[in-house]
Amino acid sequence: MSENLAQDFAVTREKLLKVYPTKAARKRAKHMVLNDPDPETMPEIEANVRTIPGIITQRGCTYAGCKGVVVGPIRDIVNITHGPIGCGFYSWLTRRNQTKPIDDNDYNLMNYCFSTDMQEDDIVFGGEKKLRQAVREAYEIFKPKAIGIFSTCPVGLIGDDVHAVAREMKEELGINVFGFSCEGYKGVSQSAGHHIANNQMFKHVIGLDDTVRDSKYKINLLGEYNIGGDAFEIERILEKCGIDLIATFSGNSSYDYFANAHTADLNCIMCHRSINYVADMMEIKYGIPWIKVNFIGAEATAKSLRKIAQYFGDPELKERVEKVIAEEMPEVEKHRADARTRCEGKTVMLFVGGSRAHHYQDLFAELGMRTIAAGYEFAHRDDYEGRRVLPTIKIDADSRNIEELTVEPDPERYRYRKTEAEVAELKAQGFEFRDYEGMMAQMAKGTLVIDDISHYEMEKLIAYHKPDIFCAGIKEKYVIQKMGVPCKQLHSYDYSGPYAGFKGAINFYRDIDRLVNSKIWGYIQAPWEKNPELIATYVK
Ligand code: CFM
Repeated sequence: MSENLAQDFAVTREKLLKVYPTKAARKRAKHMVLNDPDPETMPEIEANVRTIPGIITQRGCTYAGCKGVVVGPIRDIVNITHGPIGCGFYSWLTRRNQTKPIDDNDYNLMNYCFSTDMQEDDIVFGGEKKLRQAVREAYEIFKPKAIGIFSTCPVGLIGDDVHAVAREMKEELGINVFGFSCEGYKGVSQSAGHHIANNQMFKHVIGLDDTVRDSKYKINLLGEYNIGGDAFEIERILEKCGIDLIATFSGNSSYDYFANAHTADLNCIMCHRSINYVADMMEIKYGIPWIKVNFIGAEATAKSLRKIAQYFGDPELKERVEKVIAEEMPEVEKHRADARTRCEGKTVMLFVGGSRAHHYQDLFAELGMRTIAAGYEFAHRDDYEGRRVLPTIKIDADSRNIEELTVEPDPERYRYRKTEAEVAELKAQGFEFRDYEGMMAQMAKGTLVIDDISHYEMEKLIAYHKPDIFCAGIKEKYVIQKMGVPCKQLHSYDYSGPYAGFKGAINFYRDIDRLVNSKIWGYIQAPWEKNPELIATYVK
């Protein structure tokens, strides 16, 4: 990173803060840091606190994180949104998580929208009766294995007990019914909803089916949601390597996979932010270790596969993984080298979610593109600075609002998958369990990191620094493009993807090459604004 850019960013930071009232500026200042990747001198960033009212944020609500993100992609659970129909709209499939039922007995309910459609009367007199009715009706029509009930804001305000209704209905219908207290206001962002979803899936589903599959290398993939078909590509690669995927949380998944997930021998975490809770709980209860992986980027994919092979320690698996990498890489290299000639040196800004603003930096680096500014919408300090800061994170009232489960080792089913000697041996090889370094360790010194960026800050950042590409979501996309900068949606991938794994990397190189090298951005300004051919003045 050039010294100049670091200085420019220091000036930008001051300018961004200057427009805010004193108190707001003081708060926002803590969310904007000039990066230093050295863990000794890395600055502390404020994250996972309330957005200042009045500021336009990119964040979503707790219900979105629970229903939309974590539980929504499980294809055969009926997910009932208990609330007014406005929230019901978002219970429909608005995220690009894809799924593929395995046969005719398997079914996909994801494209249905289930809502209790609460009316004023229900708000005044209570909505539990209507909810019971909705659960019965959904059961009658779809005969699902399980029904989830998701609370929206008004449900919490009027005090409907969704858990009591779930218990009653479970008894009455003889299927698994569980509730989520994921009222939109429950936390400061969707992040709280992830935690609530993790807790309930852990309590009500994981561990229900003890059937152990007859295979050697059993893993779960946590925090991969099959946006644009990412999970399909990862499944293809894992299968080619002979690694048995018991469950993905929750892309291309079914209820049964979750029920059986505790029989895996390793949990691999893709999106640390949304799912690290359940990995910790499964380690305590069942003795399954977890590691951080990343299948975004061809190099990262190869590295993650090698890490999985190293964990199992079987030379046969290591060999097979190397063979797969050797088979897949030439095609990737060919496309990368070609796109790189046109992309090298270009600059990127990424402001996305709670993990992608980090993961996609690898893919851009493969094209020789430099990430100059990045940030998450709702991640926590550990996603920025690494898990080493966990003990120093202040627990505020908002985080205390979310239940922390007390987990004990299962008296019968706990079995630590590695002996102490094996763990020590792996650690001696530099293998890291339960670790995540965070985004900032990977970003260059002097780059700008902004947490929960506001719409205003984003516009100014683009105006001052004109990156060659800006990655965000649909809310931002057209504002950015009207400024003459291409925007790649990294939530939905626009209509493209997959971007994970080897084939995904090739798709990404192609799409980014087209975007940043399109001539269209030069036409955003009308020709007469650039070169006025006729200049007229008024005659007085
Ligand atoms: Fe994890 Fe996600 Fe993300 Fe996320 Fe999301 Fe998403 Fe995201 Mo949108 S679980 S934190 S809450 S990787 S929906 S698939 S793209 S903001 S960066």
